[in-house]
Amino acid sequence: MRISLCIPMYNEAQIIENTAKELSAYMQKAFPCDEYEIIFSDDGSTDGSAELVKALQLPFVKTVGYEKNRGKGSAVRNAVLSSSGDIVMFTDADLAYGTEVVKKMTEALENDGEASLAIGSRNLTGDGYSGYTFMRKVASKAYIKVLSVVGGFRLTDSQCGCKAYRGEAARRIFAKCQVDGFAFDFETILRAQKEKLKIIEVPVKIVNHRDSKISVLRDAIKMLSDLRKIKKDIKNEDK
Ligand SMILES: Nc1nc2c(ncn2[C@@H]2O[C@H](COP(=O)(O)OP(=O)(O)OP(=O)(O)O)[C@@H](O)[C@H]2O)c(=O)[nH]1
Ligand SMILES: [Mg+2]
Repeated sequence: MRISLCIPMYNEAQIIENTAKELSAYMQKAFPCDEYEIIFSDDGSTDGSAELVKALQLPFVKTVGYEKNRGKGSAVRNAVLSSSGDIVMFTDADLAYGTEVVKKMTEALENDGEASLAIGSRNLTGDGYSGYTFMRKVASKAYIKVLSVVGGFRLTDSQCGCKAYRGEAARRIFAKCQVDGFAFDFETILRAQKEKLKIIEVPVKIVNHRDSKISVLRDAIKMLSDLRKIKKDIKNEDK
């Protein structure tokens, strides 16, 4: 079983060398060495993030990217489409959910023979959001509520930064995805549901906190307009 671990990054120069070293050490310990690849996906960083990763020359680590910033969805898609693993997982560059989550999520997927997608959820235990600022917690929960009312979302967390897919399903779904911004998670879930793939939820919690780069108002407006676009796109494809 080969794991492709995808890390989207946008201007993460301050932390990315530590992240790369920590992940590389963890993956070597957790999986046999020819059984994984780590793909750093540069989303048009202007602070040399990609060069920092490349300079480390870590084994089984590759970097993909492009010049201009497009958004997290685009960076994750670029990594997924260049992956070759039987299981493809992505998580955030700041390792917000820690490293153990890689084993936890990929094992959950492997152990459920029928599931194609395992999504992390911060809403399955009482402490998933511990350490969040009040506003970020409210914004996150409000967005999930909007998705359930407007988008028919029936799972407990759409925005969690870690998800693991069967490789084939990941590459098939992401090849169809259009959304470049943070709403891409919802698009992939809708497409998986349309294909009637089995989705399981895995409880996760934030273990590393840093100051948020999210602007609650700006990003919420963008995500709502993307939401309308996703629904329209998927509907039009049926015609
Ligand atoms: N903010 C931002 N992050 C990006 C972008 N492209 C890729 N990323 C990566 O996406 C991951 C999540 O970014 P964060 O800014 O932590 O966003 P978040 O985790 O949804 O929100 P927070 O709760 O504020 O941490 C990180 O690995 C970023 O480097 C982008 O255009 N903007
Ligand atoms: Mg974050």
